[in-house]
Amino acid sequence: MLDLQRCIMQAAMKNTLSRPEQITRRVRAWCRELGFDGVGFAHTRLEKYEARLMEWLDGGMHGEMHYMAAHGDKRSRPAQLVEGTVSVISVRMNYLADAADPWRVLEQPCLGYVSRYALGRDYHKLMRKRLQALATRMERAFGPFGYRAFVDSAPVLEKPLAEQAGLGWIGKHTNLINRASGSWFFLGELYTTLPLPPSAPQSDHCGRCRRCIDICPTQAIVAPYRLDARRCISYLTIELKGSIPVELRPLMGNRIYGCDDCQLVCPWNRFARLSGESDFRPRRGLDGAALLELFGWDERQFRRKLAGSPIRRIGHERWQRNIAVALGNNDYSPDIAAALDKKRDDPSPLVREHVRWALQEMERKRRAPGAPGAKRGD
Ligand code: B12
Ligand code: SF4
Repeated sequence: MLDLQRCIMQAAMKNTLSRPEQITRRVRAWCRELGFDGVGFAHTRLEKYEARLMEWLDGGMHGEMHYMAAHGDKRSRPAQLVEGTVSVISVRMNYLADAADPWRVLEQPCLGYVSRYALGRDYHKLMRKRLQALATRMERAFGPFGYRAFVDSAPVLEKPLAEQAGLGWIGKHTNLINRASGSWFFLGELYTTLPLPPSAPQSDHCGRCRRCIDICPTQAIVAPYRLDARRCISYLTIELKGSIPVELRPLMGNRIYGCDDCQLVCPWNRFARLSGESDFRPRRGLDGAALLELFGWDERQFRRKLAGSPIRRIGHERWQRNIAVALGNNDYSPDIAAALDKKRDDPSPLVREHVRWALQEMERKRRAPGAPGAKRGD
């Protein structure tokens, strides 16, 4: 009898607790406990963004990122990626860490600039594990439901979903900005079969500002809200597998992995908060390491020193390609010329070609130290 009563009580509790507003309230509390800095709820209608995605792809702006054009409509139609999805729980996590001043690193051509998001441990696994922990808590409290967790790992339109979920607005530089925290954060999602009430989206607060468009070293933001990835230094140093277009190399300065200029100038990042995650703290002095030291790492050292870092993904060959370009953007220096010369006959054609370009740059600047371009090219 007692058991029956308890059963009835539990069922009644589950019923009340499972009301959508109550689910969202508890999910918010769990997300805070799990270390997310924001959470919101989105429906899955992304028609407006789908049309823009298609325009971007038709313009070839994704370059060699063929995965952006694959998967049919799955990227813009969540239910086609995971059957039965009706709501998306969108989360964000700050990654800005206490690190060397980025402008000072950018001003010193002999140092390598690594984008803020890649200074510490890779975020993918960390965030996915926490999304899984959230789903487990939800299942325990509300009973079984369908879900899948994503962090930059599948055909998902993360920024549009986060925008719909009220986590911020997509700025003219195309990153998501939150009014209270700026844009230095990662995004992740839980696709769910639970019908949850959508959050209210934030409005656009870029106004007449265009600082990101003007500062971009390669002029990759070809119009407000439109980024031509083929020109973006993030694409050139991380995604592009082959040769970096020669005309863009001098514009890259000392940026060897990703680029942050559009976020560094954004006034909303005055409100950015430091991440509470110790995993995102800079490792191996990557927030201001000397190019020559990084160039000296052989493949084993590269793999060992960058274990757990997102940088490892590009491999030693592209790492050297990027550093060679940055070295070539320095004023003439016998030390740099000597380090490059050692790799003039590198077995990798990709590295060889970029090293030879950098050596030519050194030679040009040695002969005419006062000539245009003899100073740093950024
Ligand atoms: C492909 C990709 C890239 C490419 C292309 C970037 C891009 N803008 O698309 C490259 C390699 C260049 C890149 C660079 C970076 N990336 Co990236 N990238 C992605 C990825 C995998 C897909 C993005 C995408 O869907 N692009 C498609 C195009 C069409 O989207 P879009 O340019 O944003 O255009 C949309 C809007 O701008 C809008 N729109 C378009 N036109 C117009 C016109 C008007 C008038 C309006 C109002 C709107 C509008 O609709 C479009 C369709 O949704 C996502 C992860 C994911 N799965 O979503 C991460 C992601 C966007 N990247 C991220 C990061 C951190 C970066 C870098 C900061 C890394 C770095 N420091 O180097 C840079 C930022 C460069 C920049 N200014 O965008 C984060 C962004 C977090 C945030 N706060 O927004 C994401 C979400 C990864 C994550 N899980 O955290 N990235
Ligand atoms: S720099 Fe200005 S225009 Fe660019 S995203 Fe920030 S507020 Fe918007």
